[in-house]
Amino acid sequence: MLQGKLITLDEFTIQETRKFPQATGELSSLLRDIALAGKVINNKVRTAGLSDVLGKQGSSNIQGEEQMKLDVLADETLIHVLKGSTDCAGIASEENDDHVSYEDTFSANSKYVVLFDPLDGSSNIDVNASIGTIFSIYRRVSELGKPCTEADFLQAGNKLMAAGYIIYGSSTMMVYATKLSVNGFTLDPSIGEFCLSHPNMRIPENGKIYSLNQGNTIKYSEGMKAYLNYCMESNKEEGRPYSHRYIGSMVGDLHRTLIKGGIFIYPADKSSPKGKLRLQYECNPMTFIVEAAGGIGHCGYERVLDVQPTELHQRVPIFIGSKNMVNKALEFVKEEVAAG
Ligand code: P6P
Repeated sequence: MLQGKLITLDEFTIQETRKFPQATGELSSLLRDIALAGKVINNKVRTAGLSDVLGKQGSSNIQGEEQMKLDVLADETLIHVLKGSTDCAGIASEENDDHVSYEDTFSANSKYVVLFDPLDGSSNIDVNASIGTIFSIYRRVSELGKPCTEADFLQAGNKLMAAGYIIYGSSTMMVYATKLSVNGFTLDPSIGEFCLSHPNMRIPENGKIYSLNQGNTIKYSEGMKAYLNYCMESNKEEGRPYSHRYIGSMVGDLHRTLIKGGIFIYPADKSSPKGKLRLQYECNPMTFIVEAAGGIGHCGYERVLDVQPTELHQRVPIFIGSKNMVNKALEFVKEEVAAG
């Protein structure tokens, strides 16, 4: 509620389009389609305990991860809604081996493609912790009128047109970024609309929360272990000690980081030498959002958004969050990264 007036996502995206006379409104329309898919998934998540959608699907994805029933439902929902969109040429999903090119005329002439992690953090579904949908929107590089190609989905994050997430938490929110700003919308169930609740989101330059899976410490590099010790020391001079928070759902951990400040790390370690999180489905979109809000996303050896993808499901290490905290963490790992 801003100045007593509800601004829905539809109204907001239309207002944003009007700021650019040359804008066609296709990107705004695509964002509204994604929001629609989010509402459908939200409904399934919110009533999961009452219908037979909890638990495992009995299959694994290309990542070798056991799929939850809701993973598959969310994936199918997004594929179906975006196939019906007039502004999406095709999709790539963390849950699917290859990209999907929509063959109808409308889609083939659309200028955008969408990548998504349909339900990130799905291992938390059965314990009712926050989970989320993460999406990325790129302008296609392949020829309009023809099916989209893999090259459309292997673009670096610095080519993103927009990225966002829908978090199914204590409330359901959609947060998305364009190069200009980051805005958050809270779903009002009474009218079924996402309404502007967090305009022009900015991440604090500092924070007091570090977020990583401390159970992996034994597998960390010496630099990472040194940084973890730095976080755990009590040092009043620097306004510490830090607190440790870890949900095990990137959307939940990063939404908190965006709001409160802090740092989220999933580094390379002995069992995940390239990191665990997926560049195209998790790291690029979340970094695009955090950097649009004034933060940093880094792999330790390169800015996340500058990494040139070579395969759809590649993984990278990630240090992401408040600018000063990420830069401090990178000081501890840059020598070993330089050593390669
Ligand atoms: P771990 C969820 O499976 C996910 O992809 C991210 O959402 C989350 O941050 C991470 O993996 C959790 O991984 O190894 O700590 O369980």
